[in-house]
Amino acid sequence: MQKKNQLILALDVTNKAQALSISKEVAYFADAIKIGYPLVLGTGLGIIGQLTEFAPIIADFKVADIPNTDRLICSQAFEAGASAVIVHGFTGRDSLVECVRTAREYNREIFVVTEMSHPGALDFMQPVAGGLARMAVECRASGVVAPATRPESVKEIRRIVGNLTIISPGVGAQGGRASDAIRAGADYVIVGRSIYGSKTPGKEAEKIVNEIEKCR
Ligand code: 3DU
Repeated sequence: MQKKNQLILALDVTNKAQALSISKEVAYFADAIKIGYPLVLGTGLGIIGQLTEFAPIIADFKVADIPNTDRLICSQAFEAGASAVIVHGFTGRDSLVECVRTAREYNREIFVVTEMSHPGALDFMQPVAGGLARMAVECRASGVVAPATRPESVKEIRRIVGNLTIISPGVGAQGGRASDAIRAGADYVIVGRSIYGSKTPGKEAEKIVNEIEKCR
């Protein structure tokens, strides 16, 4: 993934034709497209290969299992063409090590979830986010996922992860602002509904890119 516009499109639609047309419209503005269960369960894993025509694909499978199962899941995503896989860290070091090892085999990347962006993240995740971020560094993940809804948390996670990549969801529909997340230290913001739910997804993406440009 090449850092250009610092925008990642979260493509949580479930229909193939819609996924392709939105990708075509937004590709110029997005450095990557993040897909997850909604799109893959709706259309099949082959959608990853089809979308690589537009941008590098991040598979947000929030992998959270024993090391062997994690390895099988990550391999499937990489075989399908994903450039990166998002995994959970709370399952522990051995699971994360196996994900990173698998990514290395394919010369691809792993991003580790730290604190999530929704209100429920305060119940369990926020207190352990620092530990998850430290483990991501120690296990040599490529980067972490940190909440645009809480720029102060992004700042703290940046302090812990040094020069690892931070990708940050929660902009728009969840209330966060792209400029706040970038100023707090995020490398990329992840935006879903405010782009794919718009009648003019390309224009929405352009607006966010312009906002980010202003705070560089
Ligand atoms: O709220 P949006 O529609 O902009 O989508 C955000 C995307 O990022 C969506 O795919 C969601 O599953 C993902 N995500 C979070 O929202 C929060 C996290 O902590 C991690 C991933």
